[in-house]
Amino acid sequence: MHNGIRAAVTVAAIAAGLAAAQPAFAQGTTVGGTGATYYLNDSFTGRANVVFSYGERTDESYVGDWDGNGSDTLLVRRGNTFYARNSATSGPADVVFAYGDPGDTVLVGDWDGNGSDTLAVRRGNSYLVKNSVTTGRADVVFSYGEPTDTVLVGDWDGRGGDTLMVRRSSTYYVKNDLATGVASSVFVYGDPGDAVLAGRWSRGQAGDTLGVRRGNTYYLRNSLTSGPADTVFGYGEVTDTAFTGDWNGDGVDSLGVRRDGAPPAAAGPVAAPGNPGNSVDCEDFTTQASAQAWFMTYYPAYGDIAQLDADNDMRACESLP
Ligand SMILES: [Ca+2]
Ligand SMILES: [Ca+2]
Ligand SMILES: [Ca+2]
Ligand SMILES: [Ca+2]
Repeated sequence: MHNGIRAAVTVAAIAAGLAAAQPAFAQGTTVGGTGATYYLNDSFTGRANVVFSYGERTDESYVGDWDGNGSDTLLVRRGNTFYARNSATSGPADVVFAYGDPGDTVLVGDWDGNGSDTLAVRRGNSYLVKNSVTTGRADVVFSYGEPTDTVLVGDWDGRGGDTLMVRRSSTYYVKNDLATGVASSVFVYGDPGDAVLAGRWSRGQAGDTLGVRRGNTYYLRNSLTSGPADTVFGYGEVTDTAFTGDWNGDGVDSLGVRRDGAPPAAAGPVAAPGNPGNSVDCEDFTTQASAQAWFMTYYPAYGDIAQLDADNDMRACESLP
């Protein structure tokens, strides 16, 4: 699908079972899901242009710009210890620190607007904000909404500095500062069961806005108002965990998915295999799984080198059993 296609986000009905499998994974909250392989896409197309493994498949992971260089990368959490890596590649953590307690809910944002993302811990409706990726005490503490609220993080007013938005069903309560108090604005978007993502989807918009996910179709809206989607596209599988970030540092957020299974076991740098060229066809495999394994061995370094994935959905030789 292409940018500029407009579709009403309120029309598509989604099956209850499907919705249940897709919790809201927005920028600022945990990525969710399992799997150590991440497929990033810098544009709004169906094709990943960066694929790598980081951490373990069961790690809780987060997205942020830890070093403030403009591009987002991953961080994994084990208990209350956090392992941040500053490039979207496989390898060891660049920064390791502790914050909060092992059971805390963690949010990521650029709370002080200095260009780098750090953590906040949520306890009920209290937020303990830390402005550096270091071990130590909170810099700012405030309360917002109710303990049961779903929260999203973003720069909603486009003036720099991330703040919170509370979601109740399909109503969103925007707050533009990190202080206890009432919402700055309220709007209705999508359906109550929608999985919601946050990001700055276009250069023309000042701050972060929302998008909804239904199955593996994404409906992005470029303003914090009710209305139809500005961009609609398909990406990955319905079983993937989706998240957002600015992978290439161009100021525009796009999609990534986390998937279980796939390529080599995580941890440590993975040496690229030699280039096999266009040396196999789907007839060379007896099962989709074996074709997929071959595909994923070479995809990170060489793309779909043997043209096994004709429809660019990251699944090779889908006609095989
Ligand atoms: Ca960065
Ligand atoms: Ca910051
Ligand atoms: Ca702001
Ligand atoms: Ca980008």
